[in-house]
Amino acid sequence: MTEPMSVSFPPAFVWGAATSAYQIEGAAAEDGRTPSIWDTFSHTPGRTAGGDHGDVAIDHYHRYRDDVAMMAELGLASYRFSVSWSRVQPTGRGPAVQRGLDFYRRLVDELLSHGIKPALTLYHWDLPQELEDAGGWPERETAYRFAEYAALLGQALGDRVEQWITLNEPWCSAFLGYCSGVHAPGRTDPEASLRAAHHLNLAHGLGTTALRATLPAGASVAVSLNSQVIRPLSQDPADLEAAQRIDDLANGVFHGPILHGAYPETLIKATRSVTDWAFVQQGDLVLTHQPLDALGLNYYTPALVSAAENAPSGPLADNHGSGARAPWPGADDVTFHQPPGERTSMGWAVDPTGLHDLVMRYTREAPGLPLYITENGAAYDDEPDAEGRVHDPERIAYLHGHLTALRRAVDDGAEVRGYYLWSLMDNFEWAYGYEKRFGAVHVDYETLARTPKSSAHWYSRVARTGTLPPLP
Ligand code: GBH
Repeated sequence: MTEPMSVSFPPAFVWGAATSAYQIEGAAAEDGRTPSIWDTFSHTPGRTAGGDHGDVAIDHYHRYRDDVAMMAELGLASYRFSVSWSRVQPTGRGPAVQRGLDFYRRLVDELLSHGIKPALTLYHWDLPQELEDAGGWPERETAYRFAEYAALLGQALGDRVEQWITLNEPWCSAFLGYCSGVHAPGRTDPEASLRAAHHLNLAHGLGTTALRATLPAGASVAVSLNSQVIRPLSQDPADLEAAQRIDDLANGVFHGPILHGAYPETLIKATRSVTDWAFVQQGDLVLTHQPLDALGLNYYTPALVSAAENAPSGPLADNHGSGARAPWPGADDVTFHQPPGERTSMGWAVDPTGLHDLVMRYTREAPGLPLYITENGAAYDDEPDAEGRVHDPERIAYLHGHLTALRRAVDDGAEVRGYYLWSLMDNFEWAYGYEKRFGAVHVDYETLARTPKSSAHWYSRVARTGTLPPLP
């Protein structure tokens, strides 16, 4: 019993890494690209740490060949990236810009030539500014624009990309973007954020239908939710009720319409003071409820909540969007506590059991639907040593713990097909700018040189063998 058991995954399990367009590409004004809401937001004083923005980011737009070669060296089977909408359709309407599309064609061809499967996310938060100027996600029209954009990408890349993801973390787009305002476009309007959530659900549904009309048989369409693991501080009824309200606003508001074709009754009731939900039109919940080929889950940390009256003491969490207002329409009274355990440099608690619980929950919500972990990872303050090597034992421990928990979920009957580490490389961490490093590969922000950290070497062994090497 003293030998640690080796943890192995099924041979077909897909090992990948993830990034997103605005966080890595740079080339913000090249080849016809126009600003997205993140260009505008990050160039607005006071919105991002140090005024950081993605004008150059890590220059992936010009270095994609080297980056793909590095992925191949690491032995990755798949790479999840996103498309910058305003690079391929600058006004968010009308015909595509060929130069923009060509970048993604070259990237995909480079991946395929190295035997790496592309997993393409259509929308990772970077709405064309023109569409925000026309009202953004609170406006219904934006969902139809998204469907048109999805069709355009399906036509352009459907012959070479098999795995499609409509939206990344619509929770962040709706509630960090339009309620707490810590993400672009930085609005603080609870009613607008619920409208945005609905139109994102509609965009997912319409986009899925539009994609399917263009994709060959065998293509897979999914959505990536940052379904949040919400834990009540105690079994006191008031705490359970608080947890239910947050769970509805974090999870049910998306998986209800997408997986079940309905918003949770408890959500509609608890948000009555904010909205009457009149923006949900007849037939919408059929449109949002499209058959999916897979579900993507992003997991970082759990949340621990209580009713306000049960929160006299104990450390409060700073991970619920530290904005002017809480990102929880109709539930700003709920208190967030710091969960126990170590923290990453985001201040987020490390809790692998949350990943197990999340996967088991969606195994129950959507029996038989293949699951992918489309993001999981941690930020630490990694810097090169005197020899230029970057040691990040905390990240290796984080990954080891989470992959062990994931394997346990597979044993418990979850249909998990793959795992994407967030992130392949250090990059623009949204409102935190370049301060927070999530990469398995270090990026020197002076030279933009890439250096695989020890976690990249460790993960490379996982990807090649399907077995977790022991902790160093
Ligand atoms: C992901 O967002 C993004 O997809 C990615 O672009 C980003 O770089 C990466 O993670 C790292 O941040 O329940 O209120 O306490 C994750 C954003 C982080 C939002 C955890 C919800 C917990 C909120 N999520 N957070 S709360």
